[in-house]
Amino acid sequence: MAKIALIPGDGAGIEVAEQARRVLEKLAPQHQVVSFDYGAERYLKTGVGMPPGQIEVFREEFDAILFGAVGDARVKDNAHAREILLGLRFGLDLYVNFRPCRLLDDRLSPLKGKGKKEIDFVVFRENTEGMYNAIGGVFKKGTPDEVAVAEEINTRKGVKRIIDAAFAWAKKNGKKRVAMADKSNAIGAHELWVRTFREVAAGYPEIAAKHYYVDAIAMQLVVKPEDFEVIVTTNLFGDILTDLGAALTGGMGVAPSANLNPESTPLFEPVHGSAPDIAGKNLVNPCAMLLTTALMLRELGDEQPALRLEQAVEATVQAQKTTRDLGGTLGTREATDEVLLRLGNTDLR
Ligand code: GGG
Repeated sequence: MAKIALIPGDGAGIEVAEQARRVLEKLAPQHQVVSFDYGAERYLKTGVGMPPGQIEVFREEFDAILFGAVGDARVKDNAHAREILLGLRFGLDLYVNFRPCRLLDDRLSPLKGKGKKEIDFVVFRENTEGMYNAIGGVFKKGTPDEVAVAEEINTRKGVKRIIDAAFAWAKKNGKKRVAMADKSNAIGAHELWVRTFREVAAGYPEIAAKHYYVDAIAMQLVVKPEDFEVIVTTNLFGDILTDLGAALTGGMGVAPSANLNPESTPLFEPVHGSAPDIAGKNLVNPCAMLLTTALMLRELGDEQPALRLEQAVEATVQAQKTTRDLGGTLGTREATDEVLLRLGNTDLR
C-alpha cells in the first residue's frame, strides 16, 4: 500500500484530479489517497500557498504526490503557483522532469508521413536549476533606463545528475540514442553541458550520444522526429521542447510528466496548466492526467496496472471516445468513463 498526496490545484487541475481519483479507486484501491487543497482559493483566503513544514511531511510520510495544475488570474503574478509547484519541485529536490512524448494514434500527428512509429521519445528536463530561480531583478522599473536581469544557474552536480539519469534510463529501457540540447555556441556557460555530456556518454559506449544546439533540435524534431529516443536538456529548453513534443503527440491534453529524485518523494503532473478558458465546463481532456497516473503507478512498482491504464487511454483515443481537442465529442467525465470501461473489459479496443 502506498500513501499518495493528491493536490488538484486550480481550474482544470481540479477536474482532472477527480478523474485520476476515480481511476485509482478502480485500478489500485489498495493505495491511500489523501487530498490537499493547495491552490488559488486557499492562497487568496490565507496568503499562504503551502503551510511551513509541509514539504517535510511529503518527504517523510508520502510515497508520491499526484498534482493537477496551478494558475489563477486572481493571484498577482501567479505567486501561489510558484510557491506551491516550484516549492515542491525545488523543496523535494526533484531534479528530473521526465516527459514522454509518444503519439497515441497516427490520426493525431501534425506531421505529414510521421506516425506512431516515428514519434516516440522522452525528454529529461533539468528541473531544479537553469533560469528558474529568483536571481535577478528589475532596476529603475518604468523608466527609460530600466534594466531587467535574470541569471541562469548551471552547477556541475546539477548538470551531471540529469545527464546521468537520461543515460541510465536509456540503458534500462533498451534505447540506443541520447541527444543533448544546449546553446553553447551563444551561452559560454553551456560548455559545462557539452563537457559533462561527453564525460557521461563515455561510460555508455553502446549508446549513440549526439549534441545539438537547441534551435537545431527544435527543427529536427519536426523534420525527423524518428531520430530521437531520449533528449536531455536544461530547465528552460526542456520547458519549450516539451511543448513542441506535446504538439507532435496531439497537444497538451495528452502530455504527462513526472518530477523525480530516487531519494525523495516523486511528484506527478500533467504538463498542462489550469486552462482557465475551458476549466469548469467538463471540456478538459483527462488523458494527460491519466497517463501521468500511469507514470506514478509504474514508479510505485505497479507495472501491470500502469500498462493497463496506458493501453486503456490509447484505446479510447484510437476509438475517438474522447474529448473535442482530439476529435471526439465527450466531456471530461465521460471520456474517463470510456477509460474505466476499457480497464474493466480488455476486449473493448
Ligand atoms: N501541471 C503544470 C502546471 O500546473 N503548471 C503551472 C502553470 O503552467 N501555470 C500557469 C497556468 O496554469 O496557466
